[in-house]
Formats: sequence, C-alpha cells, structure tokens
Amino acid sequence: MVDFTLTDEQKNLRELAHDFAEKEIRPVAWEYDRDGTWPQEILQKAWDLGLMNTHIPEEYGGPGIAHLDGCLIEEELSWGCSGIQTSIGCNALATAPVVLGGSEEVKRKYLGALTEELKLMSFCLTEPDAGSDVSGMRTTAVKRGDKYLINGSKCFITNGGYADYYTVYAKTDKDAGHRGISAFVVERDWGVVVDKKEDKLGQRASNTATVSFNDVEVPAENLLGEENKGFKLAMTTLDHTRPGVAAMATGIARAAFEFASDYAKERVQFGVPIAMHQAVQFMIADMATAIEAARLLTWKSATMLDNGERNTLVSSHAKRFAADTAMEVTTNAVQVYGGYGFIKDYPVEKLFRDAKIMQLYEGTSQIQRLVIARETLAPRRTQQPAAATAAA
Ligand code: COS
Repeated sequence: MVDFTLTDEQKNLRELAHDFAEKEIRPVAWEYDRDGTWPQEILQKAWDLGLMNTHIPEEYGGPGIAHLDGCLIEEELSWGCSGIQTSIGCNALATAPVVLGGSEEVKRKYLGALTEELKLMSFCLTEPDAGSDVSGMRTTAVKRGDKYLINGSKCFITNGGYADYYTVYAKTDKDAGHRGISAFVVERDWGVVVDKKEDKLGQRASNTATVSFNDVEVPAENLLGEENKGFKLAMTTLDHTRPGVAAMATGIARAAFEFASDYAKERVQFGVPIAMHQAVQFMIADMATAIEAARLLTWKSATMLDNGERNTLVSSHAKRFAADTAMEVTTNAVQVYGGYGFIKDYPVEKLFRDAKIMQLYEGTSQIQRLVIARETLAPRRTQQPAAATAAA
C-alpha cells in the first residue's frame, strides 16, 4: 500500500519545525545573510527544542526519528533559511558515519556528547583537488602504534570553524585508490587548524571553512568501521543524507513559490494583477508541479531508508531533481518579480543565491546523474541491502 497521509505525530513535528522557522529563523534570515552572521543563538534554540541531532538513536541520547520525519523538519527549516538550516543540520551528515560505522565506545562518547549539550561535528571529505572524485584525496592517516597520524587539508567544510569534532576521511593506503580510504573521529583540541572562512554567494549564515591536520594524533579506536573501507562508508552516508538535502531544496523552492505567488497577486501591470496573465500563471503552475514532484521523490527516498532498503538510486533522483527544481523555481521567482527580483530589498534574490549550492554540495547534479545512469544501467547495486553493503 502507498499512503501519502502523514500521521498526527508527523504533522505535529512539521508544525513545530514550521513555527520555529517562522518565529526564530525568518525574522533574521535576510539580515544574517547580508552580514554573514553565525547563527549561534538559533542553533542553541534548535538544540533546546530537539530540532538538532534528530537521527541519533535513542540509546545514545537522541530521538532517533525516522528519515521521513527528518525530511519534514528539514523542508520547514530550509523554508525559513537554508543557510541557517545547513548549520543546524550539519551534525546529521557528520554523525551518519559514526552511527553507521563507529564502535560502541565511539558512539557512546561522541553521539552522547552531542546530545548532552550543544556541540558541533563537521564532515570532512572534500579536498582542494578531490571534490567529485573522492578517491583522489591526499590527506593521509599513518598508523603509529595505537594511534594514527593525520596530515592534510579539507575544504568547504560546513561548520568547520565552530566544530568540536570532525569526521575525517584519509588515505590509509595511498596506492589502493578508493580501497585505501578510512574514516576517523577527530577532536578539534587535538590540533585541528581552521585556516579560512569562505565568503560565499549564498547560504551566507552557514560557516564554510578550510581545516588542516598537521601530524594530528588520533587514537586507533576512533577509526570508523574497518581500515580501508571508508569510501563505502562515505557513499552509504551520502545515501542516508541526500534525502535531507532534497528536502531542503524543496523548502527553498516552496519559499520562492510562495513569495512569487503573493507578489503576482499584488503587482498590477496592464490594468490587472500579473497573476491574471497566462505567461505568469504557467510559471506559477510549473513551480507548483515541480515542488510537488520534488517532495514525493524526497519522501520516497527517505521512506526506503526507513524500510531498510538500499536507496542509492532514488536518493540521487531526489537530490538531483529537488536541487534543480530549487534553482529553476527561484530563477522564475526572480522573473515574476521582474527588475525588483534583482534587488536585495526583495526576498527572492537571496533564495536565488541560496538555491545554487543545492546543485553543488553533497554531490553535484552531474554526479547525481552519474549515479542514476550507473544504477539504471547496472541495477545490481540497488538490490543489495544497505547494512550488508556498508559492511562489505
Ligand atoms: N553504497 C555502497 N557502496 C557504493 C556506493 C553506495 N552508494 N557507491 C559506490 N559504492 C562502492 C562500489 O560498489 C565500489 O565497490 P568495490 O570497491 O567493491 O568495487 C566502490 O564503492 C567504488 O565505486 P565507484 O567505482 O562507483 O567509485 P567512483 O570513484 O567511480 O565514484 C561517485 C563514484 C562519483 C558516485 C562518488 O565518488 C561520489 O559520490 N562522488 C561525489 C562525492 C560527493 O558527494 N561529495 C560531496 C562532499 S560531501 S558535502
């Protein structure tokens, strides 16, 4: 049976997130964007309300909510401001490899720490010369007795400047390509250096930094999963988190659609509101259809995870389609506003800038198409259960 009806509990969760977005995020979003303000107070409120770390299992202090329920929250908070939501949601990306691959002790220590008080964890995969091509990374982790020595630099790290902990991917076998990568939890105090805060086009309230590791000593027990199995851990992590990114993209698109619809009903040209002109109506109609389709794909990709199914293909469908929808809808929202849409005094200009990153982070739209093509042409992978693949 397929049923798109949310339970009362899910509706309440969505309402909670929407209220938070409306009262705490929206009133400051455009100002924070302009100034590039780090939203510490909002993060604290989100943490207090239980809107952070929502996927941490109950045994480690989190609520352990379903992926679908997480997407409901992510769409609403992103409707408020996707930059602030990126800061709020970053722990979900960084903790996913811990949940999937960490030992019992590592999970207790770090997942427990994040749920005891507001702490941040960053996901460190990308490097200056290794973006889409993950296995091209140069950061190394060399085993010395009961420790690993990590050396290298990671870029575009969300929350990197403020994180307490980092999930770091590094080469443990330089000659083994993707089969020579391992993942570790690294504490900031062990010598992580924050080199640079990026000045970005959009999502300006989120922090994006370069972080470096110069002979950083990491206890061997902080290895996540098995040595040299980090690539698959990263891929499985992205399968788990791309539905959330798709939900965020849907939230941006919905915000732009609402602004454009309201404006079209108010703005009078040729003697009638521009919403009366078919050219504008068709743009509004296409926005509405695309948002609906993006949400359905998002929900499907999350529900597959909740059902324990491998969702690689559908999470790439969802992420690709929702990200491209966010870009298209925000572009057309600017078009509906005409010249005013190009001006910072009007809300859609920010949404247009924010939307762009959705086509870039957690795998570009081109990488999603690559995954879709591979999964479609060789569907073998989609039939493997997620847990078995992560351990394989
Ligand atoms: N789940 C589990 N295993 C997976 C997997 C998945 N979703 N995708 C690939 N694998 C496995 C493959 O089965 C293969 O296994 P074997 O070693 O047993 O052969 C291995 O991983 C390598 O896969 P593949 O050959 O497809 O790797 P590529 O180097 O071609 O890379 C892409 C594949 C491009 C899809 C991957 O590098 C990617 O997702 N890049 C984008 C990274 C990204 O999103 N960066 C953003 C940073 S996070 S903000």
